[in-house]
Amino acid sequence: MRDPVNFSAIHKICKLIVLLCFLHISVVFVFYVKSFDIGHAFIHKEPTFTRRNSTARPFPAGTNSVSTAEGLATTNHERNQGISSNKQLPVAASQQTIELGKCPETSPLLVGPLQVEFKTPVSLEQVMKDNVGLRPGGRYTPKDCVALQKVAIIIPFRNRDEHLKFWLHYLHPILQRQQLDYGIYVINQGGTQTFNRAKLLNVGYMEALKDYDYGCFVFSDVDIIPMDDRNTYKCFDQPRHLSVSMDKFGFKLPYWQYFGGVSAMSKEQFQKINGLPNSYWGWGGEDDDIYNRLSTKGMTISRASGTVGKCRMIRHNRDKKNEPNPQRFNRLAHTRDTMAKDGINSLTYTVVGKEQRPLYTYITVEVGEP
Ligand SMILES: [Mn+2]
Repeated sequence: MRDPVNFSAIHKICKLIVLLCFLHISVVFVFYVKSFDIGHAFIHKEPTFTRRNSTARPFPAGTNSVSTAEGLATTNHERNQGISSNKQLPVAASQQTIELGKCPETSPLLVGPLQVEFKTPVSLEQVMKDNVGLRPGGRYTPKDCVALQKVAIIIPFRNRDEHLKFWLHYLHPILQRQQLDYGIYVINQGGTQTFNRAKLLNVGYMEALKDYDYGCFVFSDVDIIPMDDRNTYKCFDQPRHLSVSMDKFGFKLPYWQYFGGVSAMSKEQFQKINGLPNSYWGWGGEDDDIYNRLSTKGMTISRASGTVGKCRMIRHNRDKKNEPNPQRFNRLAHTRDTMAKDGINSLTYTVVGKEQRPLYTYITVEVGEP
């Protein structure tokens, strides 16, 4: 006899539970949709900060190996910005005359992998036409923002005009896309004595500092071209090795401690190791000596990934007066003892000529003989 009463009570409770469940699902759904909208708004606003070059940096500071996706996202986004961006333009223009913002940590101009070949000849006239924004001496400063680093690129040189043309043709546009405040220094060893790469690099460091307050020095062989502009020619917390995976070595590092080809050091890092050795005449060993100096001072090598760090070397025969140095193994065993007195503090040289050519500063120097 009690059964019908009980059933209707259970029925009511069930109805209530179903109602509560529905309410819960509705609330959860509303919040889900809301959070989705906020997420999108965030993604859309982010590149606008980059574009305006405000001092706020939307991207975390770090290596450039992750940069292309971000860079491309920015440029794609700029195209989609349309009306709102146009509205802001006069404001940005008036701000620029007063004070430029800092360039973003990752340049939005980067394009990623590049085609590099040495079959088509290059003329300096064409390179000049392609790079009208340069100042004499191969100097460049970004127009839209204040570069994060002032970089001197030092190239040790002798009788490699053909290679230099390719280098200038490929590197100038890359360095501009990397938004660097840079200058190119070609250090030509005068005379016919044995070549001394590291000493020429020391000379480049000294001479570049006479021109400008550079804080970063890239030491590059004349015949190495990067194949990806995300491999930024700038300085990092640790000395940077830039020619990470060269075609010559099957796009691999020849050994982990390898610091030859193209490398970068800040002024502080360079001073900490007393610059580079002056005593390596002929081919080989000086790059390993530099590595020994760095590791003696507790530093490690920083590098981009194997993909971003790909580069090509122009094939060539061994130069005269740059034969393998037979002393190199013996010297390398004593870097720790010699580095304090062989370096920037013991450097002597004579500048024979210094010319500000349109695409680079050309310094001819006497560095003596072994
Ligand atoms: Mn070479």
